[in-house]
Amino acid sequence: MSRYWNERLETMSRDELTALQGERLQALAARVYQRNAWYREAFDRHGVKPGDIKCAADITKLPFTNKDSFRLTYPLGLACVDNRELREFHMSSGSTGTPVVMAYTNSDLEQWAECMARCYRMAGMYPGDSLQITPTFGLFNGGFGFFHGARKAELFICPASSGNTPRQIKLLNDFQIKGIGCVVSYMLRIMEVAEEQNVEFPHLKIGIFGAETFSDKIRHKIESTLGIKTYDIYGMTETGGVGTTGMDCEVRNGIHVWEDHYLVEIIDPASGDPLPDGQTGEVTFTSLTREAIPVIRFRTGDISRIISRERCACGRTCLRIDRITGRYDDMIIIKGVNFFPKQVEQALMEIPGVLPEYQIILEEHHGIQDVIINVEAEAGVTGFTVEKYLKEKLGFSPRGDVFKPGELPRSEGKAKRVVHRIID
Ligand code: DLL
Repeated sequence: MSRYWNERLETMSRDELTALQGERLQALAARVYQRNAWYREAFDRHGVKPGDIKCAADITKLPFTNKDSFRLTYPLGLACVDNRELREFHMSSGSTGTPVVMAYTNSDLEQWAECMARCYRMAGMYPGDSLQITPTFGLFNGGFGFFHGARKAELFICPASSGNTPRQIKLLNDFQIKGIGCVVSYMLRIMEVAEEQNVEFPHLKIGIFGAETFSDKIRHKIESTLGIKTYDIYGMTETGGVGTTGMDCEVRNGIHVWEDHYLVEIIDPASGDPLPDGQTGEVTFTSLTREAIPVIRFRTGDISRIISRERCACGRTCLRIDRITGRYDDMIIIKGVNFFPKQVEQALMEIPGVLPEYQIILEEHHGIQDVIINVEAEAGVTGFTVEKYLKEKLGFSPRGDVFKPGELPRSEGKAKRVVHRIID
């Protein structure tokens, strides 16, 4: 059976792809302008008319959207269809107040399933293969996204949802599950409980992980411990959920973005100017085919770069972006040094005996900021070792507090790696 889900669209030439994006962008600009007052006003303020958009490169003429565009129009103010055409919605709460809502028409659910089905096939999941879905089924897009795609890909679905880790472990073995979809931190939790129970997963071959950044070291640890191959799946509420914006293939040279559905730009986060391929900046998506709530130049806050627009060794032609290194709003600046949680993770995992659970505590005491790294480690690793290593690697001196395995809080969804604490 083919290793592509949709060979024609996954392998079309760059010229064809660009032409298709141009047509779709033109139609999209006309549609949002005609059907949505918020978009119309945004276009007018920006001095652009749908007729100005003639090809894919004209994307830069359009205004940006961001999380605030969703929040200001909560709940359905960005919708471009009649509410009676809506069939489902998902929502992410984020850290600040009003949630972001993404609603779907039948055609949007179909589009989501198509993107996810491509990801499954790219990971080596074929009809009849069993899949355990561990992200929550609910407002979070994770559970249902894995589900809709798995239905289309004709997988045998175990809709476990999150939590009840001992049961997850039992299901994995009772049903001889081949693939698992997971928020990365929760996979670590499952592995930990399995180790306590002395259980292995002889049937598991494929892990599809995402929703948060994970370092190569953690990836390697999961793969070598379980003897599986992992895939980094990317997506977000605003683009339509997990898998819509792509996944990495077995070649591991970046995330393939489904470019027939999404036009990706990397921009300078300060000026908003598009950056040349190869340069790191903010990932921005335009959803070309979504009906209910399409996004135009949505500023994700995620950090990456375009690796290549050439055909990949896997045969796919859609461009590749680097795995996400962090979010601009996660950047920590302490005493003039900038760093991201993923860099801390990468450094910690290089210290022998250090385990994957950690937290970065940002403590403020009378206006003075301190960083404390809480990390679990095997006996013998001291706070001093952690401090010394992080100083060498990251150029600042956090306090290192070492905990015994199991002492730090665990998560069944996205892990809270950074904690802010104010001490009077
Ligand atoms: O996290 C969708 C998802 C669910 C992806 C399950 C993969 C697996 P949101 O809750 O809206 O949606 O959060 C989206 O999470 O902007 C990134 O900052 C981060 N994120 C998602 N996937 C990855 C990834 C889901 N593979 C936000 N690597 C995004 C790094 C990721 N960060």
